[in-house]
Amino acid sequence: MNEYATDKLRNVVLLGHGASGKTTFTEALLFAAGNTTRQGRVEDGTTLADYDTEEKRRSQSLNLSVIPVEWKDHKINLLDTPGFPDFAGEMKSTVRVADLALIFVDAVAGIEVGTELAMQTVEDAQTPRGVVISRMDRENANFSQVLASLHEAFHSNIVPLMLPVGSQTGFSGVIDLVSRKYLKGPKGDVAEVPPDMAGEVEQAREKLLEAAAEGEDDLMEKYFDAGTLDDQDFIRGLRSAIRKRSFVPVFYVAPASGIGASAMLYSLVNYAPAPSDMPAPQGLQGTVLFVYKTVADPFVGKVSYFRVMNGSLHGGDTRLVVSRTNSEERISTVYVPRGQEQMPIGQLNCGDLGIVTKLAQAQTGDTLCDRQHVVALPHIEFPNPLFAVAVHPRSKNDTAKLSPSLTRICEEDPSLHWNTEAATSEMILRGMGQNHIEVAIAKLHNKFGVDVETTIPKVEYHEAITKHGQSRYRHKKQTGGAGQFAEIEMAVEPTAPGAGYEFEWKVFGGAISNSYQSSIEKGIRSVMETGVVAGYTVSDVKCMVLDGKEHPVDSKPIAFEICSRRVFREAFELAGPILLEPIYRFTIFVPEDNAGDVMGNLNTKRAQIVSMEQVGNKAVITADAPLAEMQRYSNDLRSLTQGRGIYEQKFDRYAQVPSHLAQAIITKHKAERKEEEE
Ligand SMILES: Nc1nc2c(ncn2[C@@H]2O[C@H](COP(=O)(O)OP(=O)(O)OP(=O)(O)O)[C@@H](O)[C@H]2O)c(=O)[nH]1
Ligand SMILES: [Mg+2]
Repeated sequence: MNEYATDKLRNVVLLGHGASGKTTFTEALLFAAGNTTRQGRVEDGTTLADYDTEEKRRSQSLNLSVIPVEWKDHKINLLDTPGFPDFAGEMKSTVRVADLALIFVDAVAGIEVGTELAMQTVEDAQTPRGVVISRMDRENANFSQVLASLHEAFHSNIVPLMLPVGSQTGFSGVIDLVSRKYLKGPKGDVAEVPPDMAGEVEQAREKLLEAAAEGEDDLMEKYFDAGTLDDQDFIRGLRSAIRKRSFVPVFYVAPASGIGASAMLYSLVNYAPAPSDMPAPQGLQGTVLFVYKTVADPFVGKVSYFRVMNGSLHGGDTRLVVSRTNSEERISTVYVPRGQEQMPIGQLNCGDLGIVTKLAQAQTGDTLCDRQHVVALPHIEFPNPLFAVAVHPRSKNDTAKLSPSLTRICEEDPSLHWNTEAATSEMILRGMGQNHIEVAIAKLHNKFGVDVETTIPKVEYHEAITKHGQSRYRHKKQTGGAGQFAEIEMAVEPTAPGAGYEFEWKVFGGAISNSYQSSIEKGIRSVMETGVVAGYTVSDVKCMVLDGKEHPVDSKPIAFEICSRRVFREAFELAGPILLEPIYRFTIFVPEDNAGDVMGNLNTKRAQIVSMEQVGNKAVITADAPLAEMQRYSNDLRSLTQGRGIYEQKFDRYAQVPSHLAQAIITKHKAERKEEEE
């Protein structure tokens, strides 16, 4: 792999709905550029980009792949992202290092959920963008219909840079509107423009000239004076206009057959912004790297993917500082990635993409820079994962490796989180959806040899009481040697919600010595932890020790602790015990048309609608609902809105479980306890 100057680089991220042909497109460009001798196929598992075991098995991308394409002294770094919405994290981070986003739209399906998600991401990041109408050779492909829907979806000017020749199985090439060249067939041989298309070409070219003239002020004047632009100005104008996002260029390809691929090489080199065209972030000096991806490789260790944001990076013994931790990293060998391959390189120039291995501190989103010029670029905002499972190791061996392996897969994918839930002692893994979790579990197996089972996480119920309860108990043991004696009268009462635990010593006349107070409290606390009626933590209870008895010889701390446990249980059972459950506040964003269905579904989940507002063409529904009913809500919302709905959740409060449901939970707990005892 050669070294490239900044103006010879193009960083292009491929985004769009699943199966729109992005990965196949990388193969088509590699082949068209002569970088490979055979075009790989996703179905055969022979693409450079989908190299992962699980990607091959599912014939879909799951991770970002960097595919550099070398063509005519230029290097086009294609960044191939997965289209499935669960993997949107990859898309968000990759957009940060691209200077052009190509949004792939299937010529048959048109705009889909993944297309909308990609558009939103590109809008948020304000990345220059274009649309690729893909899989043009399919039966029922209808590019003019797709074009019309694009006009509606983007609130911007949509202007094709090329014209397709033929359609569906007759799709045979594209006409480059700037050069008026017809690039025919998979090889892109230059051919005569079909005579019947000449008028259409001039018309489309005129529209494109206008778009180019808007790129720069002096071009606008030239265009008005002369009524046209020469090719050099035309290209310069298009490039500026794309960079400024003043219009959305449209391209046509059939990645599988390679038709349109060579025209794309021309277009990307000529019109895509180079890193040197883009405004540099303020205040960068010396070498600055931005880490946009981390891979945990079981053999090589940590692999960090970065873009050179300023200066250049040499191999050898470069020292850079991670600005977040202020710690130094040593960089010995610099590599260029191509799918799974890592190719060593002497120097990477500003704007280029590379990888280094075995960094100690650097994580995704970190900035590395010279010690003299410490700077931190904005961190990447990842989507918040809400789909949770409890993971259970299958064997002893799995138990030992589980927590470090989970840490590594979460480091690799910041839209995955894991933690051990203190209250339930379960290890919880959170992701964007069912598929995301399944892929993560497969990764644990494939990469780290760890096997787990998953279950729906336990809900952390609490036990509480509703009224005054009182009991008296005598603990007495006389077996052989020293006996045990303690007697306590205790009352319990509910406290205000959230108050937790209160204790009051109301013993008069020294019926029990003050010194036993701590043992009695210890007894209460141990029962509060393990629960009385259903095995859940007790909360919001006030305990009062009213009276009791002690024996000069047999009374001792342990006797009072045991007695306290028993009397607390009895008083609690007499105080109208109930279960409390966590209620979360959900904020749900859905297309207006789905609002009715979404609210109807919430009603089946014991939810209370707090409010419903209209924001743009979205409905924002706020509702309070028990977590127990909402653990698989991402599945529900996805099917109710065809994947267009998103939501956030936040713990709000504990509230009483309706008694018939509470009874079922208590019965289940008793049965489980009985099973354990047997
Ligand atoms: N008919 C037709 N099929 C194509 C074309 N290009 C790709 N395909 C097929 O479409 C399917 C999806 O292609 P991919 O390249 O994996 O699509 P992708 O956009 O990378 O999909 P994700 O990785 O899931 O986001 C594969 O079966 C391809 O063989 C094309 O030009 N025409
Ligand atoms: Mg793909």
